[in-house]
Amino acid sequence: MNRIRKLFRRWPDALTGLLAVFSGLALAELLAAVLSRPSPFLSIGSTIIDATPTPLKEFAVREFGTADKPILLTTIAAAMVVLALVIGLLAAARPVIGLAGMAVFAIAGAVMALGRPTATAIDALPPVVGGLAAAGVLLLLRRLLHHEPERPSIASLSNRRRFLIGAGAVIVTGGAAAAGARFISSAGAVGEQSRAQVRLPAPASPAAPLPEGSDPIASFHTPNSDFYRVDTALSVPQIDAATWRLRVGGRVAREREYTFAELLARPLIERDITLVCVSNEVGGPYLGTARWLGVPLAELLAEAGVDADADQIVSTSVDGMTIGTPTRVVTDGRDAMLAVGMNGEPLPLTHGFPVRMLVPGLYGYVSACKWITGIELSRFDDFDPYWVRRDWAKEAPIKTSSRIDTPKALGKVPAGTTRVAGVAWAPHRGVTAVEVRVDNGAWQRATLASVPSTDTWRQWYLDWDATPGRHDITVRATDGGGEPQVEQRVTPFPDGATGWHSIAVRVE
Ligand SMILES: Nc1nc2c(c(=O)[nH]1)N[C@H]1C(S)=C(S)[C@@H](COP(=O)(O)O)O[C@H]1N2
Ligand SMILES: [Mo]
Repeated sequence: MNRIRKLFRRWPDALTGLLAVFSGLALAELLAAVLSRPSPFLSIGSTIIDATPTPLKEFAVREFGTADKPILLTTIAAAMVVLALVIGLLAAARPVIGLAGMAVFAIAGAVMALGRPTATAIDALPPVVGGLAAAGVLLLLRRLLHHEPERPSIASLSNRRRFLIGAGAVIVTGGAAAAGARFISSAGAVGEQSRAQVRLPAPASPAAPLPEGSDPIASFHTPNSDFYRVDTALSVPQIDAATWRLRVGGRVAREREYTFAELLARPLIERDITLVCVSNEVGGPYLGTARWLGVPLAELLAEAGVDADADQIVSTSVDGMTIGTPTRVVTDGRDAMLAVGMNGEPLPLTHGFPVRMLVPGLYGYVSACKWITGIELSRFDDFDPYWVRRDWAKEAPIKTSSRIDTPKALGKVPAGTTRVAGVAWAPHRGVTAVEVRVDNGAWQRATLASVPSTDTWRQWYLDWDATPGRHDITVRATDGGGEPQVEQRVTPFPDGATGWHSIAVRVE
């Protein structure tokens, strides 16, 4: 008890460590913003994301969904606070430990910043300058706190007073630096400004109007604001479409480069396509359908002249993502595209502005590169892209799946006729049947909604005469090749989940 009380009485020492780290980090952020380089703090987060073992990443996506990023950043901040407080305490006995601590922060920050796929040498500068500032602040505050005046005089301020004034000054200066960093980096947020100026042309090949009866249970298209988002980017890449370039190279006859205006000037296609994330669990939310506008990818590949042995298309993004797609799939006649529009608007920043790739029928991690800047024709034997290096499958067509959206799992249902409904998907193969089973009864055919093509999800419903009691409802789909949805439950890793979606309800 006594020891804890003693420890608490040493809060000013702990505070020296915290304020040193805070002011050093704020200065590093400010410098990075001035240099238009990535935030050193976010680089720590990105390093952790890239280094996180796949099972843990799976867990985070499953448990936290899109809150996984704020949770990660909060955890990093909390860990830094604890470390800083401990360093402050240790520095009271041995100031050299304090300096060593700040050096470790600076070096770790520089190493992580330099380790980012888009790093340049200058990225080491903000953490190093921040570390020096942190060491300086630590020494200064320690001096104020423990300075023994040579001639004590009644006019001099007590050490405690002087320390508090110094600490206040550090907080104000550091806060101003942090605010400045925020201001500069948001003023540099060219993406939104650039997006506001884009005028999308009309498609040369428009999507047909949705067929009658395609949306009996819910809106067919997912609004952009509701569309799931999955990526490793801690800050959304800010791209000016006016200076953006797409390079096509690697195993091609002619390297090509395209501007955004050049892409928009080409004949564009508009298609309804369902995009699915491989991390989607049975019954999960990570899929959506949009009306996409884009340039047929096969045409660009034909212009470059793809070598016969280039079996993998590696797309790269401004944030260093790499995604590998089979050349064979992109050139088999399906509507693989470089998308510039989503549901009648330029791509939202979070969904890849200004340009992203889309290949109907493939999970996003092997097809849907956002913020794309390069297409490199390669070979599966020669290059493993980002997720493959983390042991996800090299090729991953979307597995046939179906989901019950109503009634809600564990919900209460009034006795009588109840509509059981949801979506089923097997993009590019299409869904040809959906069956529903209540408890261990017979499988009953659900009514299928109409669809514009095989590339989208398909709504379905079945009117069920609900009798009082607890019931399990299960759904399964069949794809266009007559293949039934796989019953066996497997996890999303390494190439997509299987298993029938089943919910329990109480009928009253
Ligand atoms: N640059 C980049 N593109 C990316 C990713 C990413 O992390 N970075 N994630 C991919 C994954 S795993 C999926 S499922 C889709 C998700 O696209 P959305 O966020 O627009 O729904 O984007 C793909 N494209
Ligand atoms: Mo994904």
